[in-house]
Amino acid sequence: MDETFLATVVAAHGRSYEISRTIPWHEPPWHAVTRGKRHDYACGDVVEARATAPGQAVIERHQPRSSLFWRADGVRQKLIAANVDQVVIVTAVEPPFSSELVTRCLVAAEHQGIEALIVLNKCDLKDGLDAARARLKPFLAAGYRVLGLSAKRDVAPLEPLFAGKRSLLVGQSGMGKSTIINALVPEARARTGEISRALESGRHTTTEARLYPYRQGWIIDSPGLQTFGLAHVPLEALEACFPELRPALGECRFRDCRHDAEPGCALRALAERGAISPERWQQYRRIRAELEALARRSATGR
Ligand SMILES: Nc1nc2c(ncn2[C@@H]2O[C@H](COP(=O)(O)OP(=O)(O)OP(=O)(O)O)[C@@H](O)[C@H]2O)c(=O)[nH]1
Ligand SMILES: [Mg+2]
Ligand SMILES: [Zn+2]
Repeated sequence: MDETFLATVVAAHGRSYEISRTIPWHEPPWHAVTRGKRHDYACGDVVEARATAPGQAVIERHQPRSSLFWRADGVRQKLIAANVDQVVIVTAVEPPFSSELVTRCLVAAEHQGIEALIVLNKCDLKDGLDAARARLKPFLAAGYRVLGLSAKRDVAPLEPLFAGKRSLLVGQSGMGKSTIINALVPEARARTGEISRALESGRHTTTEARLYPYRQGWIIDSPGLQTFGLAHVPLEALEACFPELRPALGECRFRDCRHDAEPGCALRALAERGAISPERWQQYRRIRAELEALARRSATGR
């Protein structure tokens, strides 16, 4: 067989993939491998593939991407999804979520020009609901949409937000991403897990990214995140990934301002006036320090 065709990556398991010629699919997805050591494809990628046997293919290359959502820690990079219009960051009343991880996902989305939406799931758990809401306030203040719901009871508020879009669900383990998928796409049957079990085993219930067709678009479910390195975001692009800081971009007295203790720092002035919440400012400072350390390491050859 020597037929090449275009297909969308619908599942990514390490170096092997499932690809489909149409979304939604009218035939089972094909199993695909890559050439050599290449595995820089992500769920949502449109790829050129060559059939090797019935239902089996080799991926040759991917088409240009409209966006790429990924993380990198300076050593390794992990592609999560390509061609995404909207990243939906799923948090929950329980287990506790990391606000910094939410910020890191937002930075990765902003850097790629991907729209973002924050979901607070498990709003049926009344104990802890107010505290969780309070922890999301800084994101509302920054202009992000925050939607509270209970995936176990009703996901109707999400339906219009997903229709016709290419969306990615991300977040920590146990927040309910796969539960949302199952509620929206009844035939999905994504595995969901008891929190205690997932935490005890230190493993996540969802182990690979998978794409589900949904109303003229699609939704990708992804494995729970624990860390989110932003080594791929250039230091000078970081401030612009915080909407609250944008009014002060380029306004610092010194052009090489590190926004630390420099006189005339416009970003710090914003923080002092409360235009960015103390939490988000601290997160910005930590991410910036991390990117500075990476830059120093690569300048000195480690
Ligand atoms: N009370 C309550 N529990 C929920 C709700 N949504 C999900 N859960 C529970 O939360 C647990 C984790 O849900 P999953 O959907 O597996 O979480 P996940 O985000 O996909 O986790 P990973 O795949 O490990 O990243 C399961 O026991 C779900 O039944 C909800 O709205 N309310
Ligand atoms: Mg899951
Ligand atoms: Zn400054």
